[in-house]
Amino acid sequence: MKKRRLIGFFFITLLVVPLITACSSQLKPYNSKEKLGPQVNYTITGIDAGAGIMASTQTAITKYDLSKHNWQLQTSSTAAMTSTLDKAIKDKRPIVITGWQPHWMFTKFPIKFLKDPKNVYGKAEHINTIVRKGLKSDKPEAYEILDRFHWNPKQMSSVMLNVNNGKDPEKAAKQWIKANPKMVSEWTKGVPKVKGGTMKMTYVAWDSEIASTNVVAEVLRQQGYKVTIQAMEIQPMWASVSTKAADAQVSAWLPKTSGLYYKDYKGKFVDLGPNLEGAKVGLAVPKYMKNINSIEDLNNK
Ligand code: PBE
Repeated sequence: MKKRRLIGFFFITLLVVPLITACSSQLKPYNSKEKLGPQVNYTITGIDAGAGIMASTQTAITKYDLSKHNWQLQTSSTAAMTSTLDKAIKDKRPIVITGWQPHWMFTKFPIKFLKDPKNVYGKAEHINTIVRKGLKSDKPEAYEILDRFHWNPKQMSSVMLNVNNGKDPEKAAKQWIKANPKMVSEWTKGVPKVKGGTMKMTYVAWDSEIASTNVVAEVLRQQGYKVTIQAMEIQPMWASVSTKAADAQVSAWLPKTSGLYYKDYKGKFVDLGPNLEGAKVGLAVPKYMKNINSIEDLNNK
């Protein structure tokens, strides 16, 4: 009996010890003298599978020959990615993430974009407002406001940050509108109030789109509309406006990030142009990874 136990212990130790060392090897601070790949298990920490940034990152993996060097993209969610990033930064550990702006990750954490010499992600992006066909004649007031709606990354970030700090998105939107009457009047000045009209907006529950959709919905409510907003996956969102099941969405990251959907549904929606300029998408790492500055460094350093 005793002997058996001892043997059992022996095997358990055999199993557990390498497990502990395997885990702890990934818990070490970043070491610029060692190759990066093994330090992060050749993993890029990503977000939800449907996001355009995930498709672009797959393209980057091909174009930069990253898969040949074992690199892979891990699917998770924005919340899981930013929490993993938070923990890594606290311990100064290496990490490579899918990053974009506007987003509070760039205000909250010391991170930097990696250079993209092959231009996979594009230099800059804009976010467009997309409405259904026929909206202009059916609901000219809503159309006019949606057409005028525009703001800048700083303004979007301030709403996002409040929501990230725990504020209810609708309340955060109302608060922003109250604090920015000048901006809001640029969108609504001279537009007649309506009585009893309804509006349906769809969006993907990314922080940026939670912010913009809630602000626009609230402005339309103050105009007199009964507005519903519904969160869904990216493909059904594009389908909803294209089939007229929804009236509008303000979530089209272009030209690259949502480019595939834009092409797929082209001709079935009305593009009202950018509501925000100066957005950016790419791969990012903590600033303390000083020698990693380009996507090409993932293979070479
Ligand atoms: N994002 C934020 C989205 C759009 C909004 C960059 C994560 C994406 O499709 O990748």
